[in-house]
Formats: sequence, C-alpha cells, structure tokens
Amino acid sequence: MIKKQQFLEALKVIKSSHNFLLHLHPGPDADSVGSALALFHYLDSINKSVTLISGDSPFPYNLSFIPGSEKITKANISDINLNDFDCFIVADSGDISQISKNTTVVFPKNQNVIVFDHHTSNKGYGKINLIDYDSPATCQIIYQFFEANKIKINSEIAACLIAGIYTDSGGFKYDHTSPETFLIASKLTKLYPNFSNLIFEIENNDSPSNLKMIGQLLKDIDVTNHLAIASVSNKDLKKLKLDNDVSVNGQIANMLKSVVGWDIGISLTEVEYHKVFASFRTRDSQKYDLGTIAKETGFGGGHRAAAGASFPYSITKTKNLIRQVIAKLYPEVL
Ligand SMILES: [Mn+2]
Repeated sequence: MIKKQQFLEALKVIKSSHNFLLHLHPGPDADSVGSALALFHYLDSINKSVTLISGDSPFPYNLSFIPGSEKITKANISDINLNDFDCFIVADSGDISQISKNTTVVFPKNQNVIVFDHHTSNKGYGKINLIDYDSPATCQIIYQFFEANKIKINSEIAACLIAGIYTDSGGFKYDHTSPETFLIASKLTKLYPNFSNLIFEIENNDSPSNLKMIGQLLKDIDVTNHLAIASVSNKDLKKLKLDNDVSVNGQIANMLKSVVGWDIGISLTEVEYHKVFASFRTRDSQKYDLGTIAKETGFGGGHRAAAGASFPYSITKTKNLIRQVIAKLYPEVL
C-alpha cells in the first residue's frame, strides 16, 4: 500500500521540477507505454518540458494505438544527457538495470528520481518510490497518484491507463486483480468509452511471422516432469527467416502452463548467437515464485506468476542452468 502522503509528496517534487525525462523499459509492454504516456499527457498539460524516450527496444506496432505514442522520441539513455533533466520519472522498471540493458544508468546527484512500480524485485532506487507489490499494474498506481492529488483524468490519460491495467492484469484475471482494479477500470472506461477498440488493437496484432515463430517454438518442447521448456535456436531462426521477435515468448510460456501437469512453462528464443531471451509462466504462483527463479539464475527477474531473463548462453546451457536453479528451489518440479 502506498500512503496518500507519498502521492502528495511526489506531486510536490513534480511541481518544483522543470525538465522531465520519461522512458520505456526494454521490450516495452502496454503497462510501460501506458504509464509513460499517461504521465507525459499530464506533465504536458501543466506546461512542463517533457521528453519520453523509447529506450532499448523498437516500439511495438500494436502499442501505437495508445494515444500519444507519436510523441515518443526514438532514443536511448546513452543518446541523451541525463544532466539535462531535473526530474526522471521511471515507471514499471523493477530495478535500475531494467531501465536499459545496453548501458549502466547513473542518476545525476541532484536529479529528482521518482519511481512508480509494482515489481517485487523493486527495492526503491528513486528519491521518491511509489511501489506497490500488490498492484496488478503500474498504471493502477499512476491512477491512484492522480486520484490522491485530485488531478483530472482526461480521455487520453484514461485510455493509457486502461491499456496498462487491462493487459498487465491479464484481462482482469491475474492474482493481484482486486475489486479496486475493477472500480478503477469502471471509472476509466466511463472516461474512454471506446476502450474495446483499443484493447482489440493491442491484442490482435499477429503477423504471419509471429505465427510461424509460435509453430516453431511449439515443435520443440522439452518436458521434465512438471517443467516444460520450448525453444528455438538462432540457427533455426535464420534458416527459417523468422524475425527475432521475443514478444511471442510470453504467449508460448502461457500456452505451456495451460497444460495440466506442466506447472512451469518456459519459452526460450536465441535472438542472437548465445543470447537467449526467456519467459517464465506458472500454473501456481502461490507455490512457485518465478521472479525468484529468474533472479537466482543471475540473469533475470520479475513477478511470482510471470518473469523474464536474458542469458549469454546457448539454448542447451540456458536449459541446464534453469533446471539447476529449479532443482535447488523446487525439487518437486523435476
Ligand atoms: Mn507492469
């Protein structure tokens, strides 16, 4: 729970700052984009100078339907001078290393760093930390920030927040979805009645290449008792001329864990030679903490029910490492 006082303090800091930096985390999802754009619209409306950078990854086409996405500057942390900004608002990044994988972020001493987040890995690396591990989405925390400060939410901001809350809660079905989430969604959808179109555009974004990739990943499923790992090597990606789009990883891991008996589903894509992106999902997040599994490998992190990692290894070596960690933490799985 974040105290009302903390939200009020954050606004005070925002009011006293002039040049704002916002960013998207690597592999941005609708919670990252929705959070950053909701804040962008608000800061813009109170006449602050605000720059929102795209960060490490190319901007996903389906998220371009979130209002304001054309305002995002194509740049990474290393392309800008952090000293140009007296306030950096970091949203939906569980650790300072999650801001960018390509560069080490060092905040200038006098910078006001405000962190909005819901990842359990987040220890609070900002000057002001608005972190709620029980929130289904960072966008929900940003809604609470606006509400606590009696800031008017317009239809654009509402659309941004709906995008994040809906997708990060898995369409209101993941663990942390609460009566409050529905209440907030109810208020937001009144402000943005066209929400079903927005959700349609975000969700129905498959490309032929995506489907081929899904087919390829499902071809190679390695099952050890209650653990299922799907994978595709870089060699096969190249041979089959598939995009190294890792967004299907989460989808595949979800499909794996839908199988009764496959308690943990993991999808691996070797995007470059010895660079493997991994998504973790589970049938039972009460029992298994995927964030801890991913963290224990030394190359990832995340939530109990959904986590991710990026390994500097081959598929085989990655699988072995993951199995070792699971064998240590949850021997009953293997
Ligand atoms: Mn999130």
